[in-house]
Amino acid sequence: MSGACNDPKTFKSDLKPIWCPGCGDFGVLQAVYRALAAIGRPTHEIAFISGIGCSSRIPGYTTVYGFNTVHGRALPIAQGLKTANPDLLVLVAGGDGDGFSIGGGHVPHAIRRNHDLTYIVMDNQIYGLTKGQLSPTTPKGETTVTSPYGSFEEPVNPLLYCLAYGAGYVAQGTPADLPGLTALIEEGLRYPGFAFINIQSPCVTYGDSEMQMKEQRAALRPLLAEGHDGSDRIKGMDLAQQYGRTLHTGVFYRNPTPPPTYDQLVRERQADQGKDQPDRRRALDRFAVRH
Ligand SMILES: Cc1ncc(C[n+]2csc(CCOP(=O)(O)OP(=O)(O)O)c2C)c(N)n1
Ligand code: SF4
Ligand SMILES: [Mg+2]
Repeated sequence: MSGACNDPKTFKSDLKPIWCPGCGDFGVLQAVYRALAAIGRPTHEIAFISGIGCSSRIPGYTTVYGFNTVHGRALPIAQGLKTANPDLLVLVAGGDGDGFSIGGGHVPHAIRRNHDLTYIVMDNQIYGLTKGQLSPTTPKGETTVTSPYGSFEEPVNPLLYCLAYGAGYVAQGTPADLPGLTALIEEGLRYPGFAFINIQSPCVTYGDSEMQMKEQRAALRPLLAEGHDGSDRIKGMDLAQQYGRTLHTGVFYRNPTPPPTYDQLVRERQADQGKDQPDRRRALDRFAVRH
């Protein structure tokens, strides 16, 4: 590794992104570089885990440890990694399909365990990589290659989903507001516990024309400007109900008194048990073959 840890360029790999020109994920990548630089930890202390999808290519474009895993399985792998090495800063990424259809069953468990992970979902309301099928966040009535007559299905609300399961930090951003998105990712990384950031990242090839960068810029409704400070979970849930109708950005909820994380509890239990345990080498002696 070379370069200062507070320089965004330090986190940029030599791999050139193969996203379509104009894809929102380029902006998300810039926000990740800047947020990691603001945190200032060296690359070997950071791991970036993703699932499968256009968005899930993101770790490869950074210089931190990366694993582009299996569709819908970023969170289980990230939890295993964090448990094995709690000192790592672990960032998790994926798409709306990755996180809320095939991987949707993992989200509540990662939240209730309260691993100290930051999960960013590039929500473009479509399956981008596989060429434009309906995703769990596609709005009702939307025409896609798998809903030629308009979708009949109610979309999943990722914000309410994570708030309902008790995530301690829930926010929404967009690359249409890069400084705002950078601040949210940085804050998520600093939050001691499970942090979720839904990112309205436009798919320029298959996405809805109303959710492109220019349209988003015109529709932005920052939560702070609405007087929402993020400490009230119920008010956050109330605002989150407008997902898909109003483009709120900012923090819906930040637990003012974060409970202990899974990793902290594991360390406490290990320290507690270690007190009365025989020396590990002597414990292994019990299994040694004696002649
Ligand atoms: C087990 C499995 N099922 C299906 C696929 C095919 N597949 C790859 S990516 C993807 C959806 C991608 O959509 P999303 O997660 O929203 O990411 P995006 O490409 O939009 O960023 C699908 C269905 C796969 N790779 N593995
Ligand atoms: S298909 Fe959509 S999500 Fe995938 S790279 Fe192209 S613009 Fe981005
Ligand atoms: Mg998608």
